[in-house]
Amino acid sequence: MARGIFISFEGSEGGGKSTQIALLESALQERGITVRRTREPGGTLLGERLRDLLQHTPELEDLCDEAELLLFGASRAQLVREVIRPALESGTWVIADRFLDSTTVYQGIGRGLGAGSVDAVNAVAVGTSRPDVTFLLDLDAATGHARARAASGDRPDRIENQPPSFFERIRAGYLDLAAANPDRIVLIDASRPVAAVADAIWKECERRFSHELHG
Ligand code: Z5A
Repeated sequence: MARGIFISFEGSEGGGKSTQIALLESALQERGITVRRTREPGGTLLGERLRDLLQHTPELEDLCDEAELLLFGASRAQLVREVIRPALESGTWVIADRFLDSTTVYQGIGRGLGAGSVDAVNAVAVGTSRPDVTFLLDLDAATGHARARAASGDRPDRIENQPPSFFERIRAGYLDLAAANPDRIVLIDASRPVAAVADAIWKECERRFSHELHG
């Protein structure tokens, strides 16, 4: 049995990851491909509990940056072993709503923890399980913030509550990461209409995975 393909989606809040993942999942299923979606933090019992702690526990306002890094790492370590690796090994394609690049950018650059400690946690969490391709949905921070607020009824969680400068660092961090990983990370202009973004993503999938898609 051929191993499944591992696709991750990254970007700042409101970039359209959930929207595009749903469209890609449908397009793949129409071609008879079995798809498993994941989200981070989350996707396992441990991950969903950690998601609640990390995003929706107002009492944890003083959570230190180092603890935050380790909690995201713990969620990912469990998800990789419980869900992602078994799915890929059984031939299922995995579409991840955020993966290790989120930690590289949000904790490494946004929180300022630096590449050393973040790379070490990521290495423990994912081992050799890396995405075959990563779609970076790039959008200016203000538009992304407005879209995310409109979608969530204007109730920001603990991380969304950061100042605009935080999200500007996030966008710049992602763009630097894409420039450093041009083979894996595909930069997508997410300011375009939903259908145009979906079309760009699908064309890239066809280009990279024509053998897996068409036999
Ligand atoms: N985090 C971290 O710090 N470290 C880590 O290691 C990990 C995560 C894994 C998880 O957020 C938070 O955890 C995140 C990073 C941090 N915090 N922030 N900020 P989440 O999972 O709760 O949410 P998110 O990942 O930030 O996504 P989101 O805000 O829910 O947005 P999205 O999935 O990218 O977009 P969407 O839901 O598809 O679309 C948002 C709205 O825009 C919606 O109303 C759509 O209809 C609309 N939309 C979508 N596309 C378009 C286009 N093309 N045009 C116009 N409108 C559009």
